[in-house]
Amino acid sequence: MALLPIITAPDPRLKKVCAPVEAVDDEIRRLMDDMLETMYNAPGIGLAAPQVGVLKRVIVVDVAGEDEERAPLFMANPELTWVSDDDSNYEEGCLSLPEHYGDVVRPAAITVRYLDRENEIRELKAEGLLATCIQHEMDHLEGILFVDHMTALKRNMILRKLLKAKKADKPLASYATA
Ligand code: GNR
Ligand code: NI
Repeated sequence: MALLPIITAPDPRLKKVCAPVEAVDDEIRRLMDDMLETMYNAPGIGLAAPQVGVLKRVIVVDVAGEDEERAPLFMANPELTWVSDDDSNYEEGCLSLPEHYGDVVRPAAITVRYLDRENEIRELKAEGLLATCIQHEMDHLEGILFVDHMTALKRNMILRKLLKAKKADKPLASYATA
């Protein structure tokens, strides 16, 4: 297993629509395992492949609390097959938008169909933080960040700050090739 560098905004790779995986084979399983280790290390409750520069439809999630047993979920090609009529409002964060938070409204409950780590088709009904997190990760696969659900004013404020932070501690040479 390996820790992978997490990409922060603004970065064109976070804006891409990711490609489906053909099957969950050894290569995708290794990616899933490395993503999970990277997520636990961050720490975070979810991670999408584009956040580590891989433009494939793969996410990992674990919303278990600190003193609970780990409950990792590995998903390839996730699709929502049902969403609830009622919404929930949650203050979200994102490892690609470090130190910024904002309220996002999403369906409160979902059913998601996906390929698991063994390449089996599964369906999972989720609510609460798990439903929020899965939808946040699925957004990443469409090139959507939580700030894209906020007003342009709030979004641009956050993105400007992140760009400034990047410019401050990255040499211009690496910047031009990023
Ligand atoms: O660690 C994370 N916490 C979080 C909190 C509220 C809603 C969504 C999330 S996901 C985030 C990790 C991340 O950036 N995943 O893409
Ligand atoms: Ni995120």
